[in-house]
Amino acid sequence: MKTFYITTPIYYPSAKLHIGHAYCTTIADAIARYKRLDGYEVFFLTGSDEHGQKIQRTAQAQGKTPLEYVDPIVADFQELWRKFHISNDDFIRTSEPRHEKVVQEIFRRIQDNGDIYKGEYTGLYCTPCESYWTELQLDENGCCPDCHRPVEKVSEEAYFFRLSKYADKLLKHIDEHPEFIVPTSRRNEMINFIKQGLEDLCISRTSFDWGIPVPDDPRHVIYVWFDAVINYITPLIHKPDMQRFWPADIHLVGKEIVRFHTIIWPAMLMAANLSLPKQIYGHGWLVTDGDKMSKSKGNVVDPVLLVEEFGADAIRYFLLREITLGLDGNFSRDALIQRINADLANDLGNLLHRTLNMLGKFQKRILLAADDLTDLDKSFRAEALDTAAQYRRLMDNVQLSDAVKAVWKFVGRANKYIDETMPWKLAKDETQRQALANVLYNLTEALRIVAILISPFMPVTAQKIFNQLNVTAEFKLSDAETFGLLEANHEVGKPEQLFPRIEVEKS
Ligand code: ME8
Repeated sequence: MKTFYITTPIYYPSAKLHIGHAYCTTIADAIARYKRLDGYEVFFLTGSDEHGQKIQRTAQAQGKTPLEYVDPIVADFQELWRKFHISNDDFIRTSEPRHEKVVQEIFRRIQDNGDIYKGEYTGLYCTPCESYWTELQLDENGCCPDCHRPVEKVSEEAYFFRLSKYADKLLKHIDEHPEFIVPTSRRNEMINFIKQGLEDLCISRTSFDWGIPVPDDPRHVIYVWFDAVINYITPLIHKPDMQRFWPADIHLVGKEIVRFHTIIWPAMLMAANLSLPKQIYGHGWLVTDGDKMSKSKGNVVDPVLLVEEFGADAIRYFLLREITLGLDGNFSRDALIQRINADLANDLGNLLHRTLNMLGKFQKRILLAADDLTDLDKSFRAEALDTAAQYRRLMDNVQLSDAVKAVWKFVGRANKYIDETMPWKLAKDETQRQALANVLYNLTEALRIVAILISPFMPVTAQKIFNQLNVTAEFKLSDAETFGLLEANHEVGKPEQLFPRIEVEKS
């Protein structure tokens, strides 16, 4: 069986998740669901990144142990993913013993291969970002170039990973595998970064203890990023699943952490004699008025409230349609409501409602065999199949937004087909019975195909459409690539509203 492995980053349980995190997980979920639809056996992993000084400090400030502090936050993550219908196959917590074991094993392996050594580290450390920086990298105020908060000078005995040794090997790999880092802008950025030379990486700390102990030297805990990236193999290693799913097909990550995933992680894998992931996809940020959403800026959108108000499918639709993967995209409530009203309530909702309504009125909800098609009927059928083919091409190329748009173009076409064929007129003319049956059959088939194609984006809506069409089959991509699977005499259900229109108060 074809296999496919996709991951999201594991999120810090340091702040409430916002819609930006849900964006990343929704993309990964849509890809995972698409691959399952196409017959792949999929492994889809997400989780939480729980170690580090920042978590320890926050917990202490609240009079809690780190675990007491993170447990309810991680439970909230899991609840949020459930509400978003995220279909992850496993959820990794870096505080779990299964992960600790693997991290220590990889540490030992790299150490045995001679690429971890003990030395003295003096550096400028940004605690909120868990990152060390060099003088040169600091911003104009001498602060962290990412979050612009002050850095601390830290000096300690530490273990180092011989990252410098892997610069040329990494460049060669990137050169030989153009698909390794996507999009190209990120690829070029990483090539330039490596060409400036890589320094060995400090991978242990003694200044706090909330982390995974270095094997045989437990005064040190392993640097949180070294620990975190290993999550991608924790559930697989030493199991037959390792052969089946590793190397990962896609690590989907935000653009600011591409460096950790395309330089440090691959170098660690090389040092541990493991193969490299096939692709790292750096997606853009969800912004509000051009600014990245973050708690400190106070511009976060709470995904839980949003799901309660609009439902997961509408938000998933908006995120997948509005934002081109790889670029930043704007989130706005007004734009979301506009999409719900225009695309979901109007275009898709009406197509389903009109079709089932006419079937009820004119044919007692029974499909009749199509025969003697007009050119218009034939071209409509051809467009359905063209849409499915185009969708497959786009989805295979991870062009999710274009794939959504292709399906909606066809939904628009189907609504126009109703206006062109005017079934209500055909119904008044006894000699047009067959023509009417053809139009209603084609529309029902079109809806069956649309439901399959949207199932990775809007799983609940797709199922609702199948239920109303009274189709009990499993969702399969190949079924969307065949026109005419519904049999004559099939009885459809009654129309029910898919999406209510949202009334907007005029100010
Ligand atoms: O970086 N729009 O965790 P994290 C889009 N623990 N994506 C956003 C976003 C926004 N406004 N805000 C955050 C970490 N993200 C590490 C990862 S992986 C081994 C360790 C994305 O919780 C961000 O780009 O800070 C990143 O990919 C992800 O959320 C996790 O962020």
